[in-house]
Amino acid sequence: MTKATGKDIKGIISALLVPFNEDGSVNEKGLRQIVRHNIDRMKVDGLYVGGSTGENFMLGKETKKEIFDIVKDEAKDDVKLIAQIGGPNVYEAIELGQYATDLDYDAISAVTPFYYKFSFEEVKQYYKDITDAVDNDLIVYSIPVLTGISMGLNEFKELFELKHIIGVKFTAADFFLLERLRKKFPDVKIYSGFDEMLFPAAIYQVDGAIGSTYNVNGLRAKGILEAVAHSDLDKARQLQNDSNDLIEAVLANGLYPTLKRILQLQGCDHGEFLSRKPMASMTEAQRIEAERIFKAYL
Ligand code: MN9
Repeated sequence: MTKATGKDIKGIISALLVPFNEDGSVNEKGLRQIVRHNIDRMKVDGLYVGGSTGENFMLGKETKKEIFDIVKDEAKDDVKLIAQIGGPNVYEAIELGQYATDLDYDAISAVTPFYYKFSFEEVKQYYKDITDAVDNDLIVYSIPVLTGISMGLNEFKELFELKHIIGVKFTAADFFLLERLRKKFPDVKIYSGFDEMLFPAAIYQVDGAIGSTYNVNGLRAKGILEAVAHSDLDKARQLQNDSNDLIEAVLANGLYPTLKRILQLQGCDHGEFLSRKPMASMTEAQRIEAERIFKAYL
């Protein structure tokens, strides 16, 4: 199966964090700073916009479009841009997919539909509806721990046969399945979704990785990919160990609020960096711990 695309999306791709104001609106200047920080200082290869990390599933359609607009306007063509447009509302997914494609996003991505326990036939029809309607490459976003939708080799194969589907963002700890996917679909793009497992995923020759912690730890992550490419496994393992000291502490303190506080400490300092309700923003104790984490692990 050949999945030729002129747009070779690879390397370290940040799942973009979005700062919100007290009233739930997007902090536009802060978001622009985060985009520049990722490109100029973390040296990432791409941005994944509208994912779990962007708190996307708590947002309305117009806010999702606004974020796609701001990010494209700020990033221009500096790095690859992927728009996550999926969710249980397939009509909205199609509209957002067309919107991001008109904005010249390099690819779209769609999470498996969630909440209702959809059958695989329903999941497949959802991808067919999107890829029939939107003329852009599509990356399947598989994250069973949050969606409850777990797919095996045969199911992935059926999805990869649909037009426009070029790959998968694989957010699972199943390295047997990852190895089988890589072996059986050498031309499909596989992006590792758990940052804490980047090193073993790189050993299995993923094309890249999409994750939240790259917003603050992108340089180390790039180092892991480079070291594996040069077969310097000791160095790659060491960089993963250092990254995981950071990730472990960040997860224990509250993932997105802690990453946003670290971004502020790294110089993205405009306005409020709150989470979108009903997700809680930080307590004072979490804020102090975030500052300790920044000093200790970055
Ligand atoms: O997109 C991210 N998943 C979620 C991937 O945030 C649910 C990951 O980057 C994780 O945040 C990260 C920490 O567990 O690996």
